[in-house]
Amino acid sequence: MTDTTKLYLPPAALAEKAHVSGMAAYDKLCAEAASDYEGYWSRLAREFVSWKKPFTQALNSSEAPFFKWFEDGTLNVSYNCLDKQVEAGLGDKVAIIFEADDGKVTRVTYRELLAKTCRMANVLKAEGVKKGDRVVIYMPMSVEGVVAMQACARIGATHSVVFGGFSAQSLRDRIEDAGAVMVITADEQQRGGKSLPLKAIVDEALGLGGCDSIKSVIVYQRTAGKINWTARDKWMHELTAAQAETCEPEWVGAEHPLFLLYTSGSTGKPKGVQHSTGGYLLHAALTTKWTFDLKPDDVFWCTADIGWVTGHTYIAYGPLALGGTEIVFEGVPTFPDAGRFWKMIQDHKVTIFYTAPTAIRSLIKAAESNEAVHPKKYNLSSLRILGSVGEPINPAAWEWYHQHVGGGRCPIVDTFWQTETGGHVITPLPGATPLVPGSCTLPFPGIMAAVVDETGKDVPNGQGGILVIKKPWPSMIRTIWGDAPRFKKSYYPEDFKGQYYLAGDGAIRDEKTGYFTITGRIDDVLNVSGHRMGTMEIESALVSCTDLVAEAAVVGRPDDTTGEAICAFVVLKRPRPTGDEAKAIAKQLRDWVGKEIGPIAKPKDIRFGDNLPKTRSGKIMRRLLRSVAKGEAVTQDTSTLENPAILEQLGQAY
Ligand code: 6R9
Repeated sequence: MTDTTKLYLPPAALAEKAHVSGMAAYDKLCAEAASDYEGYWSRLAREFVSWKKPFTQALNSSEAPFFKWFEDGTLNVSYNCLDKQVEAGLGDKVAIIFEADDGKVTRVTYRELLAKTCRMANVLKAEGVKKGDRVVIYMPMSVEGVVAMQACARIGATHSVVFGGFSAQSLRDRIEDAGAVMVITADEQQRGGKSLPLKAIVDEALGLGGCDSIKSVIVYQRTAGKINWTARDKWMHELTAAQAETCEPEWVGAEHPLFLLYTSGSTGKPKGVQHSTGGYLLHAALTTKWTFDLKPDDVFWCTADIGWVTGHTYIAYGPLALGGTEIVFEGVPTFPDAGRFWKMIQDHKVTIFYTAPTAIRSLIKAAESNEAVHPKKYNLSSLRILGSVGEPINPAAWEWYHQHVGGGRCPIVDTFWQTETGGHVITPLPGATPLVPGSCTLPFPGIMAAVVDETGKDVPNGQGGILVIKKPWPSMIRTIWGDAPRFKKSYYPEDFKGQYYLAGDGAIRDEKTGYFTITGRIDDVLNVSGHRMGTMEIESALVSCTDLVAEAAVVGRPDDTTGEAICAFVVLKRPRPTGDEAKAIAKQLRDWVGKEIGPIAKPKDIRFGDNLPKTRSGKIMRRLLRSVAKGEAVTQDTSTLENPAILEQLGQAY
């Protein structure tokens, strides 16, 4: 339960000038949405989005839960992010301040970003990419990565960005599922002073088979490191140089799929979350403006990667749709040292800083052991608003962030949302909401979030339950690519009579304030360093190592830095190893999972047993495994356990 006695009020000067100023303004917006839901969203959709053809109807629920918003309107996202700003006289304004891993800084104006996007859009067309085709983007953090996304949007191609840390196998699976016609990649990426392969992984992925839909691979030259070259590969700089820097946007319907983004669910196979054009853009722009209070002079920095949804909404689209200036950072928070973030805030006079609790926790550790990288050694006085995303932020980390990074004066917006929600759904507004460390506070105006029981009935405040959203909203997931039944089953299950969007998280509302605190996933999804991982996905990867592994079960356990850590229980096809042999096999299995999914999925703990604890009916006792993983005394009833002796074996982690 959150401690509501400790309220942090918005600083008066900030509140006074904020886009949403004071709780009365917040309440007024909520009341407007409550009394005329569609009217509220229509008003904002007209205000925040430039339409080629205006929509006449806000919401179409005739095929619920496949909701449609602003369906008969047409628009173009890239027009809204780029041309619109240039036409408004912001052509010379810096859109992106790019800082490379090695510290080199490049500034790109709106006019330049538009020209780059048009050139790239012309390249896509020249390569035969058509409206509705899927393009996989496997790129480092770069201006070119954002340009690739904007260029797809410009011609109506649907992008699917795959995080650069995913393995060849994961990349292959996504290419195949999306039926992509092109991959846009780079020769290598530069992180923490090291060059890491990208193109080589694309080659490997395409070599695994199932990717016959791919016609070309476009390669951005980042490091000029040595790579293999095949007939289907083309250099981005050669192709763009040959193209014009203007390109008429493709006006698409509001429901046209802007992008797919694969994310983990309860079952083994990642799902392609499909987003719309109109509703998504509206919420990207609206939340950037209200949650971050973005103003023309702000320097906004979201540290996420474009491979995750946060990098889509709050790097590639939201800030640009408002004509903001933003940082795009290639490197890692700990290179050349753990003061990198603070130095960049100081150098670029960042005013709004948005990062993940995992990063904060690891930088706290670093600052506590090395004064030189403590934020107090830097001038962070430009900051006015801080944000947190991806996982619950523990109150101690919140307090440190508030005091040492924000100098005690910057509100922290703890934004709860998901790949599926498209943008913030529960979050404080910095000039309005009194803050409570550890709570994401209240729904964004117009989002009908609630806490219910298993039957869909509201639970009273103070009692935990299941987080739902009672009404469809413009930026919600439209479907799972190629699997509409799975969409329905995952998000609109029959238990809730198909009425409410099921987030997959548990939540509790404070008795007095009604503030929400997220209590964590209620399905088999782990959150490791803010990255979503399905336990089943990791189990499948382990058991696919058929030479070694007979059986595996994966659970999460709390971790001070990464939030949750992955703990794998493994039964081998050979006698249970101990000592150095166990260590060596554990390393082999971690590398295997790294290859199957990506390094982020490597289990932290691996525990070997002669078998797994099962009930007599053969069910793996996951609750018990969670206790073992935590190092807790097992208090559960173990009488139904087939072989109680193995609990002792599993006590040892490698
Ligand atoms: C944006 C993003 C979504 C899951 C979500 C929840 C967790 C995200 C949170 C949070 C507590 C917050 N989550 N933000 N939990 N407080 N402020 O992270 O999307 O990668 O799809 O993850 O992350 O468990 O269900 P995604």
